[in-house]
Amino acid sequence: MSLQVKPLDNVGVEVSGFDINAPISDALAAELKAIWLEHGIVLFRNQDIDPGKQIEFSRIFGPLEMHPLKATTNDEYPELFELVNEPGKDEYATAFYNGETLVNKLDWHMDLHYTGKPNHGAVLRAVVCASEKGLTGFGDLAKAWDALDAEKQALLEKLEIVYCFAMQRRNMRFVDMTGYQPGPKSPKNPAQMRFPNFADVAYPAVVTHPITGRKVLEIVELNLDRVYAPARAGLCHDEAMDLLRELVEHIRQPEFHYFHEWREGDMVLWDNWRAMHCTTGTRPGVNRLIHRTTIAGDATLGRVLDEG
Ligand SMILES: O=C(O)CCC(=O)C(=O)O
Ligand SMILES: [Fe+2]
Repeated sequence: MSLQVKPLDNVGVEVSGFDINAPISDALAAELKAIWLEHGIVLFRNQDIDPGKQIEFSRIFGPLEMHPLKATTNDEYPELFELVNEPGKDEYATAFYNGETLVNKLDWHMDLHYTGKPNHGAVLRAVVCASEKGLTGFGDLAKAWDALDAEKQALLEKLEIVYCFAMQRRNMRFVDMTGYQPGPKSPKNPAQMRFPNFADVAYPAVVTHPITGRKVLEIVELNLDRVYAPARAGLCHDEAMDLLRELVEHIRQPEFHYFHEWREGDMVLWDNWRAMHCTTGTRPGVNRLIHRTTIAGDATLGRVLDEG
């Protein structure tokens, strides 16, 4: 059996030509893993998958981990997270964007980035698709790095970038605040959602991928705060802030993005050490259910700053 690998729009690939329910040989598993590491974002369609199968398939890419923040796991399958739009919970994730009320909209991020030890990857499978919107965007930060000129790359090699975990989007410096209003129940602090008080984390502006060795531009919108000690690289604060604004514009360019419009049964696997992702959210009352498995990360990529 030979796999077909077809490019998606701009970044990532769709892989077909195998049956997830047939035994997966070591050779096929190795091929799938190599595709994941080579492309960073992988879509599978038209496979007949249930939670047990998703968990087994996800293990090809590494041991699984439990997400420390997501409360909704499945009793029968503890490795499975249910990302669900649900009355009673949605109010906490509801906000206003240019006059539109949206649930679960999330800016570009990498998962567990605020811990310094992001998970290596994750798999999302659409169980119930939103009737409109509900897209997941993926962005390739290795390609975003490659597209920078040599001078910018040389400067970034000298810098560290600080991320500050915040619940309130309006306390993040680099997300697009145009027309934004928090919802009446937007959490005001981590404790309110029973999250820990995460200390700030500094990442090299360019991270070398622990397995592939590819360089990854470590810039995402969510929680992005500042350049660490910019004077060390000869920058003043104003120059450092301008640089971050420029880099955020850079990663927002559609040439680095693939937005997935879900069909039932679709499964997307990404490399969280390389790809960022975001969600468009849905209108209130829209049903959506995604099953998620998380591939553990054994590499520390960021350093936790003084916890005080
Ligand atoms: O709901 C989605 O589309 C993805 C949510 C997300 O950011 C995640 O699972 O890490
Ligand atoms: Fe995420």
